[in-house]
Amino acid sequence: MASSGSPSSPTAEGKLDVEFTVPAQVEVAGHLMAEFAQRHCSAGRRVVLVTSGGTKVPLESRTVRFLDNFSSGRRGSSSAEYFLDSGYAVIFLHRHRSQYPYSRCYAGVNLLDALLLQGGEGGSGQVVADTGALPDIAAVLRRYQAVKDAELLLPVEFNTLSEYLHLLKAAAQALNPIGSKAMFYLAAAVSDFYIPASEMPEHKIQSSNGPLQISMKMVPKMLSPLVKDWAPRAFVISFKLETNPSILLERARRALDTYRHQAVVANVLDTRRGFVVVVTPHTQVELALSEDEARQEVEIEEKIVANLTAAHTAFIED
Ligand code: 9Z3
Repeated sequence: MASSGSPSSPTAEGKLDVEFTVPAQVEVAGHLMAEFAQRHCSAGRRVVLVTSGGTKVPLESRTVRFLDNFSSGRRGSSSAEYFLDSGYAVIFLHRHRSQYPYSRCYAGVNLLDALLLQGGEGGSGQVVADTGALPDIAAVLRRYQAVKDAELLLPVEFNTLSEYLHLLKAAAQALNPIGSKAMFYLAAAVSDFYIPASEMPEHKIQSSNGPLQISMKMVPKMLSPLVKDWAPRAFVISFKLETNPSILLERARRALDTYRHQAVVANVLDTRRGFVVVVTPHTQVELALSEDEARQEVEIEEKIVANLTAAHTAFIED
């Protein structure tokens, strides 16, 4: 497996520009994000970039197959709602078709099972929601529409790793002018490995060639240029995921030492819905759901966002 330079190496940004083609939507998204950040900051609001969902890594340039990961986007989408409840404007950089704020509550519902047809015949009649199939729909819809009317949520979509990396850079540059009022909440599960365009076969890999062996390169660590160059005054939170709890906190501390950002939210795959640790250079706070809270469907993201918005206030005042 090929290796990259040191994680803090200034080549991360260079590698991004050389090895990942700039996707078409980046320029337009960059303008939209910059305008959004400026407008909300002028109105006295803080702005958070929430990243959410997993990245897709193509194995062929005319892609038939790709590597993906487990992330559902639930952490990012529910956190976005709590940030909105806390008065933030939210740029939601998410994987296409992963969970989305508010509509996530009904992600598993078949639309046609949730609607009722009353009166009429053929193509006519009145369509009404079956509130049994869509619990709390009136409250959720009211909140969603209020957020939409006030233009507090800017959705930006990615599919591939390359799209994610370029959009993250564009978002960082868009948020840089608002300084410490910007927060980065990097909950997306980003691939660590990729195949450079120059080494990728153009056409579908043929199974007639026998078993497949692939060699992948290390993805450049974007946290380094983000913290040092793209948005150096922002409040930056990364997430650290492990499957082995015994190495989790050491890895989280190592990330903080390497990138010198403000906090790491550390979580383990199997327990991520009920337990996380917020690690900062001088503190370590465990956030957990009690059995009662879990029964009442309290979400751990409510606690994560409360912890981080308070830390962001202190950071701005400093
Ligand atoms: C996370 O750790 C998120 O909490 C999850 C949320 C992806 C686990 P879901 O989307 O899951 O609700 O299903 N995100 C960061 C994962 C990650 O890849 N972190 C990298 C690492 O651990 C650092 S950027 O090395």
